[in-house]
Amino acid sequence: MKKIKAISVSVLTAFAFSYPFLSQAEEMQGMNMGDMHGNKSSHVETFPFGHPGKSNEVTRVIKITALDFKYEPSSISVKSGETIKFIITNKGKVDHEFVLGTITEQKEHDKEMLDHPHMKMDDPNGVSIPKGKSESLIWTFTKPMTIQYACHIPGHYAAGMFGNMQIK
Ligand SMILES: [Cu+2]
Repeated sequence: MKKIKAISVSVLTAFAFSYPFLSQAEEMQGMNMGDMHGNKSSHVETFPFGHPGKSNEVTRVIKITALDFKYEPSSISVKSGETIKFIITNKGKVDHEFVLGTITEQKEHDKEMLDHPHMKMDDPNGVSIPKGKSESLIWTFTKPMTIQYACHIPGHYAAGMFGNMQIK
């Protein structure tokens, strides 16, 4: 009897010790998830130059080829008010991205990616294009200015993988 009691106490103790760690780990995981979701839902999907567009509002399709390490064409001109469907085909030997942003944003984004090379891109203003695949991005442009489309896989932007986009 005495022995059984001793065992059950030690089991309880072990449980009591392990439980807080478990719950803390879970809490931390939950926090990260919450952060990520919070970021996404509170993500202002409006950018200085526009916002994601709807497929039924597309006014023009622009086809772009992603190569190692450049885009063709290397510059594009669009008009404020247009909703463009970009279809990007990756004909390179490695994966690429197509991210829209002001020149300042692109430089900041690139620095972030260099600091966190495994960060997955889930921004509304860009798409990842695995090698050999095509992806599309629909965007409504709202303000005349010059922006860039760029790839932020570490090293690609520095290698010159960006193009200038003039919004007229
Ligand atoms: Cu790239």
